Formats: sequence, structure tokens, C-alpha cells
Amino acid sequence: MLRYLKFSCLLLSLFIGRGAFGQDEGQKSDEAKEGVSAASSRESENRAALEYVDLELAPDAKMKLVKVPAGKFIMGTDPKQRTRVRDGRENPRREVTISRDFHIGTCEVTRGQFAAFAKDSGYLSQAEREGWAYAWNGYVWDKMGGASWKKVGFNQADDHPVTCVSFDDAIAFCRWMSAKTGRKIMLPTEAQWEYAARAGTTTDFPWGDAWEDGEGWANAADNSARERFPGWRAFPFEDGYLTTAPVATYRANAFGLHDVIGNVWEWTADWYDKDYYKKAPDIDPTGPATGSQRVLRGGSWLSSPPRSRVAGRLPSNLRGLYCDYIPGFRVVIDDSGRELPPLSIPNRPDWPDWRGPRRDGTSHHVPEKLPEKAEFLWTSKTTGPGHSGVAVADGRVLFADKSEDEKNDIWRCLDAETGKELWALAYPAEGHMPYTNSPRAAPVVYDNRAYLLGPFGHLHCVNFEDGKVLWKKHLIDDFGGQLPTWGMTAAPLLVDDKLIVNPGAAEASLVALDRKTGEIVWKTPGGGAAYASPITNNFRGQRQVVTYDAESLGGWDVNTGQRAWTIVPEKQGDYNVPTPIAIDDRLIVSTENNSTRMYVFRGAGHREPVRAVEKPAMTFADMAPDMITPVAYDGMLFCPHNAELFCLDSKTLELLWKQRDMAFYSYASLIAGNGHVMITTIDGELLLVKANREKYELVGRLQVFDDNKTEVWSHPALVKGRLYIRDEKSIGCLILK
Ligand SMILES: [Ca+2]
Ligand SMILES: [Ca+2]
Repeated sequence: MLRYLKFSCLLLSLFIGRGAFGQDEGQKSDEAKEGVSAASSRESENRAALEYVDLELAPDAKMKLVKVPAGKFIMGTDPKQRTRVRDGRENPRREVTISRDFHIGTCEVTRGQFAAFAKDSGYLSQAEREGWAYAWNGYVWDKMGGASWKKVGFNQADDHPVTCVSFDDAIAFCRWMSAKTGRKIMLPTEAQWEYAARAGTTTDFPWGDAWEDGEGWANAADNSARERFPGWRAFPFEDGYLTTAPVATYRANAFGLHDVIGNVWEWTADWYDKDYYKKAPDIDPTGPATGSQRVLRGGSWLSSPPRSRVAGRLPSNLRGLYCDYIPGFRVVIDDSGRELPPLSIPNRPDWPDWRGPRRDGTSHHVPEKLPEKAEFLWTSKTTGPGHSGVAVADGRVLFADKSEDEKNDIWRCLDAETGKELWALAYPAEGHMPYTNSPRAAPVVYDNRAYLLGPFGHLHCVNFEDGKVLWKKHLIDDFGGQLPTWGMTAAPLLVDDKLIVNPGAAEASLVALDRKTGEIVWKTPGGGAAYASPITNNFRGQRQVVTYDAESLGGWDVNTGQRAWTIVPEKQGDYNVPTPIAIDDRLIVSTENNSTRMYVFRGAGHREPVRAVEKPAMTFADMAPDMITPVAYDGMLFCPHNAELFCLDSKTLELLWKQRDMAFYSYASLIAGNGHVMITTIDGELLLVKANREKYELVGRLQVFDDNKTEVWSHPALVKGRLYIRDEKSIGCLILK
């Protein structure tokens, strides 16, 4: 509300020619007030022609957008400018046409607006889901546990710009706002952003070429920052705020936009490519088709003058990982027909994938205690055994079954509340295989589609509501690979709009399919299929798929499929079953012959190829699981192996403790979160352990199934106090609280 008062106050000031800011902004210097006041009155006539639209996001949250007329502008930087970036990323400077009118937020999205979104949708930001973010530690932007847009390291009122938000968070906000308003809400393209930010100017800054003249225009690093942090490059004036300022504190440009320079960096929709301007279209450029980093624009409250130029482009990992990157965003209404980028890591609620929504075995639904005895909301008999994990999304449970005669794969979808079957997909899948011939790969659900991979290579994309087949492929017949001894087991991996599968054929070892059509996007020659499920992560600025083939561990460029690196470990013969684990720029893998290793990476994604260093940076010999994937949580790494539960430091791989218990003698699935690790054993027992670096602390244990001969190979799905768990004969919804 404060923001709107302030906004009306600003508008009012245009007419009566007074200072725009009330006394409530105690930090604001008199000089800055005067500057803004004078500037405001000069602009009053221009501003009258602007067309605004007010959109209601929630009863207490509105957003003002302003119409930006179609037109031409000069994009990029004059190569003679003193402040240019020398790597050529802003060149060539060229005329670009924006062919359609669009609307853009007059301000950065505020904390209050983002809070309305989070409250209405239940959305958890990437930082909240993962338990950390880069936030302000008082001196630098630093990696901090528990930080998120709610807790950024300094005080923010609701009219401050939201920050600590990842690219995916911004996209999720756009999706929600589109649904709320019925308008096509997007992030601006780089071209739209620069066009709107320039508002007819051709200079380095919206106020001219001299950064010294920017007083009253922007909240960047100013005198107060220089005093507090000696050595900082800063603007030679007081802007009144050391950290973020309320939006619209400073004067708007001729198009009516505030804070294009400073306050928070703003996500754009475009992928980053240093050389993009050399090949970009002159009309409505939308950025490269793909990439590893997105572009941030405009600088932030701690940016130096060169960083705060209107043509400046900053590549950022999708989380905004680096310390100087203070990401926020503003939105546009864009009816040009371009599509909102897909989430780079689909933020899917519930349990829609192998090892949960992020393929990392973590969940904020892990309980803090276990019930005394197993109580099911419902159970349902199956016709066959099932090794493949359970998926839960949109109130539906999806899991694999086999017909009684073992001749058909069956995928069943049940109502999550009642266990009633909603649909099933069956197809012939005959043949012998050790460990039964039932499906192994976990189903993957996203965007109302489910991806189902059978043990013999049948891949179906079905409508998740009714099971209708949308497209299908056969990983062996279509690509010419050889069926591994234990069948196809790797859960397909969703990245952007690609579904990455592992046929293991000589010319198609790894293949990316268009997730909507099943068409091939890229395929890469290489070795036979492995058993591990692939993951994706951004290592030093390059997004890679990391997985195994039959012989080696490797990384592949997400966008091209090109193999970036290969590591053949010291000892041969690993079956390569456990899923690799990425923690920031590090990779941890565990196998039976080569034990637990940590790899680090060299190179920088926007300059040179990124490769894992062949020699492991750390190793730990005693933890050598053949099938179990360890879980990394809160600086620790947990894994049962040989009847012992290990807890290692996930940075050093040093043993913190281990605990012997026969429950850990064979296969197990681990889910970590809420300060705990929940382990489902092969015998269908749940063990809840504190995630404690000091010692093993068992909180509870619970035998889930009456049948003490049953086996649980299937990874259960944990959603809000319920565990959807499958043994060899049934599936059930276990009530955990
Ligand atoms: Ca400042
Ligand atoms: Ca900004």
C-alpha cells in the first residue's frame, strides 16, 4: 500500500512541483530530494501522455504497467565509450526494431507482490526448497543457509523490490500473474528491456554519458557504500540507501519506468551469448535458442557505475549464484506470441520424478517423528512386482505394474485420496530379465504429461489426466542400442523442453527428445546404456547433463548433446547404478568398485569448455554402494552400505560417523529434509534419523508391511505427511502424521 501512496505522491508532485518524497524516508538526503523534485517537474508534460494499466494480483496487491510504443532504437554500446565491456558482448551496436507495442512494469516486482503470489499459490522459491541462497552477509553477497527472498540479509519492506529470486522463480511468478490477470505476462526480452530502459536516449545512462550526473535517478553503490566498504567503485553522491530502496523512489525515465538502473538486477527472458549481437535479427530479437545462463540487466544497489550502464549485460547462472548478482525482475505484457521460457529445473510440487521434484532425494515434507504403527489411508493390490519409483502429482499417484502373466507392462494412475484407479496403460513387454521383468525407471510427470519408460525400452508420453498416449518411442528399436542385462532403468530427465534418454546406441548413446512431440533434438554417439539416472546441473556457468555410460562417467552439454568430458575410473566393472549428486560446482558419485568420490570442475562456461578434473578431489573408500544413491543434505552425505549407515562431510568426504544396523544390509531409499533423513529399507521398514553431524540419533522406526517376506525396491513418494509406498504386492498411502 505504501508504494501506491508513494506513487500517487509522485504523480501529485508532478502537478504541484514539490518534492516527491515524504518524511517517512528518513534515510533520504535533502540533496537527493531536491534533485528528484526538480527533475519531476521538468518531466510533467511528457508524463501526461503515458498510458498505464493497473492489474490486480490480489485484494491487497496491484501492479502498474505502462505502454511502450513500438519503435526503433540503437541497442548496444559505442565501442569508444570509456565504460564499455571489452569482450564485445555489447557490440556491434546496431539499430533494432521493436515491432509491437507492449506494456512493462513501471517498477521492479516488489516483495509485497511476490508475497501475494507465494501466499496465493503456495509457491516455494528455489532457495526455500533447497534451503539456501546467496544473500547479504553485511559485507558481501554470500552463500547462506536459510536465506531466501523472505530473508535476504537486510531489512526490506513490502515496497522494496523482491530479490534472492532465481530465474525459475521469476517465470513462476509470470505464470501465476498470467492466470490471475488473463494477460500474457512475460519477462522482457533483452531488446524490450533496453528499449524501454533507454526511452529514446542513446547514452550510457538514461541521464546521459556522465555517471556523475545520475543523482536522483538510481539506487546504486553511492557515497554511503564507499564509506562503509572502502575501495568500492561508487557514484559520487548520496542516493539515500545502502541496500534496496522502495521502488519508484527515484525519477522515472521518459517511458515512465523507475529503477531501470540500480536497486536490483532484472532477469530478462533471453539466454546469454557473448556473440549474440553479431547474429541477432534486427527486428524483435528474442535471444539465442538455448544457453546455460540468462541475462541480467541494469545493475543493483551495490553496482559500480560501469556495471550500471543501460547497455550492460550480465550473464547469470539460473539461481543468480555469484556474489555481485542481486537478481529481481520486472514483467511485461507481451502479446507477440512468444512463449514463456520453460522452467530450467521444473518446480513441480509433490513427488513427480525420480528422487522427488529435484532428483536429489530432498523434501521439506520429511516428518520429525514416525507414527507408532503403520496406518494406511488406502492400499491397493497390484498384479505384479514393481521396482520403479512412485510418482505423485496433481492429486494422482502413478506407478508401474506388470500383468500377472508377466507379459505386459502396466502403468497405473490412482486417485491419491482414495486409491481408486483412474486409468492404466498396458502394452506387451515380454522377456526374461533378472530381478523380474517389471519396469525400473521412475515415471516422470510435468505439465500434465507423464513419461513412462519400460524395462525393454518402450517410452510413452501420455496425458497425465486420462493416460491417452501423446507420442511413443522405443529406445532399442528406434535407436539401435542393446538391451542391458537388467533392462532400461534410467529415469528420463527433463531439462527445458527436452526429455533426455539413454538408449546406449553407438550413434545415439544419449538422446534429447522434444518433450511435447518426441522428435529428436540432438543425439550423441557413445557407449552402451548405464543404469544410473542422469541429472543436470550448472557447473561453473555451463549446464551439463551428468550420467554414466556402460564404461565411464561423463558430462554432456544440455543444449547440443556434445560430450564435454569423460572419466573412466581407476577400477573397471562398476555397474554404475547410483545417481550422481551435484552440490554447487562439485560432483559426488558412489559405486561398488571405485567407492565414493568427489570431482571438481575446470573452465568457465561463458568462455571455455567446462570439464571435470579426472583425479577425484576427495575420496572415501568404505562407502561403496552398488545400488543405493546417497543423499546430500545440509553439508552431510548419508548412505547405507554393508549394514552400516554412513554420514560423511559432503565437502571433504571425511567420515563424521557410522552406525551398524542389520536394517541397512541391502537396498534402501533415502529422503532428507527438515533436519532429518528418512530411510526406507528393502524389508519395508522406515528409519528416521536426525541429520546430525555429531552422532547417529535414531528418532523412530516403523515396520510398514505385515508381510515380513516382502521387498521394497520402489522409491516411495513423500507428499505432505503421506508416504506412497509400494512393495511387491501392493501400493498404499501411509499416514505419517
Ligand atoms: Ca545506494
Ligand atoms: Ca533495477
